[in-house]
Amino acid sequence: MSYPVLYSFRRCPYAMRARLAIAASAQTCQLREIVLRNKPAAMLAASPKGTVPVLILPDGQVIEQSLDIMLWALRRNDPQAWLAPTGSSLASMLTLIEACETHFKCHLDRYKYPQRFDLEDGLQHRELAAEWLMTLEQILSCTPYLSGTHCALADMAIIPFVRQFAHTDFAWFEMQAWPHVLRWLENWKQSDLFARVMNKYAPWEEGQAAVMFPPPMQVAHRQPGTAIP
Ligand SMILES: N[C@@H](CCC(=O)N[C@@H](CS)C(=O)NCC(=O)O)C(=O)O
Repeated sequence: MSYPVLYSFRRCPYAMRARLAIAASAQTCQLREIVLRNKPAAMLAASPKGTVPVLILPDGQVIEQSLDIMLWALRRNDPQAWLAPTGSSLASMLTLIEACETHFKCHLDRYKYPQRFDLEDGLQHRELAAEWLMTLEQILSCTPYLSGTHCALADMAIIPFVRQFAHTDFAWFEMQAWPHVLRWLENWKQSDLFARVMNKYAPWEEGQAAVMFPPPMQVAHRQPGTAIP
């Protein structure tokens, strides 16, 4: 039996959200961890644009956008109803995700890597990103998750980017007036699902034995309170 192949990079927020949906929907894949500066030829042959994640299905179809991988997985199996939120709709979730990918991500990149954009520092972009995070704070002050009473697509498509923003300067982040964002982020970081998608893998090499993903529960198990770097 052949399985889809997922090219992934552990710390990439796009790859992270693809792995979250694949794990939540219990779709078994062969995971190929990559190093961004040394992308495998097999990955580039399938997806010349050269970003991760990339999912290659057994029939040869290539899915090369993280959100499309999430939707592919959840449309096959959605046991936690990520596509059917209680307080919103799929269309509204996609609108919020779009704002994260364009507006928030733009400021996140300039805050985290100002030198890449010829900026002296990224503080102005931290402020602009923080304004958008305050809109999430308002939502999360009314409902436990971004789209209602249970965790859904919008939460899992957005939260890896918020984690990256938070960990750029966590001491600053946790001092800000967004207790609900903090609670939402911390709960996710303590979740079994997060632990399952953050296992470390050696970079894939042509010809090696397949590494199956998601890992069995006990492999990803960790002591409560243990931080995942
Ligand atoms: N729109 C793409 C963006 C993916 C993306 O930009 N991934 C980054 C890593 S976080 C990447 O692969 N960059 C290529 C590189 O740095 O060479 C998606 O949603 O999958």
